[in-house]
Amino acid sequence: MHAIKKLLICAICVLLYPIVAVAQTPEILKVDPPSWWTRSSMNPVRVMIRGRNFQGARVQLSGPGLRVIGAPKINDRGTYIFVDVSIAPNAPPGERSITVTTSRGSARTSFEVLAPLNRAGRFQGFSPNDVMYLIMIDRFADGDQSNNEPQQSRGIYDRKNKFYYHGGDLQGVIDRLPYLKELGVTAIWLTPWYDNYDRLNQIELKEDKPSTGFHGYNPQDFYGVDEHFGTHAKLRELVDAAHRSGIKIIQDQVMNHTGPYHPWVEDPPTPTWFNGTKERHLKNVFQTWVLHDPRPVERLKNETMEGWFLDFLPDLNQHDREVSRYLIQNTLWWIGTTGLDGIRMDTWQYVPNSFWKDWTAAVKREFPNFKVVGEVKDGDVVHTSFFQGGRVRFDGVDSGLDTLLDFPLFYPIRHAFAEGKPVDGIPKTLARDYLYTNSEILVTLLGGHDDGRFMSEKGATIAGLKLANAFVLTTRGVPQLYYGDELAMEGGDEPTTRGDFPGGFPGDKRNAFTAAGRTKDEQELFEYIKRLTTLRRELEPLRTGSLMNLHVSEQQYAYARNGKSGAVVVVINNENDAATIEFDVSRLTLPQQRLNDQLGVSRPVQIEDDKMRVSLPKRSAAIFVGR
Ligand SMILES: [Ca+2]
Ligand SMILES: [Ca+2]
Ligand SMILES: [Ca+2]
Repeated sequence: MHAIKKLLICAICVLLYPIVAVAQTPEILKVDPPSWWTRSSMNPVRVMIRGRNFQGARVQLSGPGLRVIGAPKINDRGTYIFVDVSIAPNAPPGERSITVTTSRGSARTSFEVLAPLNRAGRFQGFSPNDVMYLIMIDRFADGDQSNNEPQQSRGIYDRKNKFYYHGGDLQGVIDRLPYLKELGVTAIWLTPWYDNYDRLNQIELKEDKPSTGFHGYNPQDFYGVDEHFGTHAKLRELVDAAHRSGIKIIQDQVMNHTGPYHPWVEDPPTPTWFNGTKERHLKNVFQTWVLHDPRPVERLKNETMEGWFLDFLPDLNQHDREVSRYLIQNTLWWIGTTGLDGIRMDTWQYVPNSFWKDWTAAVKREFPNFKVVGEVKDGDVVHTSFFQGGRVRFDGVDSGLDTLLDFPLFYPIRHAFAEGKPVDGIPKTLARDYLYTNSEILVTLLGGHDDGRFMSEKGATIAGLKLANAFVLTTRGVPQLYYGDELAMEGGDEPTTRGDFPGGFPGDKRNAFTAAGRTKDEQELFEYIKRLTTLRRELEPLRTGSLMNLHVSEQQYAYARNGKSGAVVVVINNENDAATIEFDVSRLTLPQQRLNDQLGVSRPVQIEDDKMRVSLPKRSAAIFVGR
């Protein structure tokens, strides 16, 4: 008894000793950013140091080429220091140290000076010359089983649980680059790789049970790569390997909110870092229409812009200058340290345009060819087009946003080709293109990770999925495919739409990354999409030609892409019966009078009296060109 008591007292002494003895000594927990490169357009760089006992601290930098500019700003609790660090253009790359000193002691950490990455083949942007492919990292391919149960986050990996991590990672994407190349992909959009919380999410219950951050949208560290996916070095390896294969990398970023377990939630770096606090904040009411209303009800607008997503995702206040600076530098850092090519920005519309203006300007200043696609999930062109940059609206701000995911076109694509409803909903939507500053670069899609898969829509067939692909890969814009849709994968609402790619995981019964592992239907669909991406690559008009409607009826749609090298004519019959249509082509530049269908569905067509007469079997598409 006595021995146990003694042991207990000793244990308490050991536990308390460091707290009692060093409670007042400064301690550094994190430095953001951890590195920066010379000759950056962002110089000085604003460094945020998180830690303890910083009251009255001085900041010193050691090593050549670094200088502190001005006085550091320290918060009242002594847990954050903001300091401007100037980097000389000729500063040699390498580790430096940052020392924080108070009257009670000092703490030291490292900061790395980098050489700027060679620009050749990096920071490329994207265009209609690309075919984009969306991968949910956790669900595509497990290339490294050693990171499935990392020390720091045990118990959240379980392939049988659709809300847990399944093991997919960056190595898995590297391993499957040849597959993507074969399909004709030229750009990969990866769901966020930020470090998400290392534990079960007890705040957001899914089907009454805790979930995880496998999807990546709940960051706990904006500068970290999640330990399930790999490391920063592995990410660089992926970007370089993709570039060698002629494939670009697009990062999915989040600037609207943090994850619920971000350390900032309990200890915000400034009093106005978030819109509200965990205890007291607005809830997002999603009255998004007020965002493009010149006369909005202020309360509805505030609740939509500043309310916490789903009531638990802390909403960042981009009006706070430190927040704005932090987020802008964070974006530049990912691009500048990895060489990636584009960004897909999550929840674009819930972040003020005044911030986006500064953010896009900073991105373009450093990386002029870079492109950004924003997520504004809405089916109304009046609404989505409001957010595209290139002009000033009533709010007096040009956001600078290059392009948007084309959700207004996504819904009619689903209605027509999955549900078999009239195909004329598509040209009716395209007719609103004039509302955009530039519709040619909109990112078109027939599937994504936030919606049920095409094949899980009521009425969906492989024939319909082929038509949807034929349309997306031949209309204006930058086509975006969703992993597994090329195999007609099924999956209803999120997260079942985020199923595991067959063959990507240890123990999978078959490997659909190879022809031998695909069913007859899957192989046929895969080859069909591959044929379409090949045609898009070969035929310049399909990428850059102007879109011209030739014929619209309830279930038939014909259009041309009129390019520098002549015209390509696409005819779609969405009816469950064969159909024959005739239309005028006198406005097109067609070097040949005899056109051949590149998809092998229609007989060759002879143009007579400036007219094309096309007969197509039920639910089929043809691509005519004079070759
Ligand atoms: Ca893994
Ligand atoms: Ca993590
Ligand atoms: Ca917001």
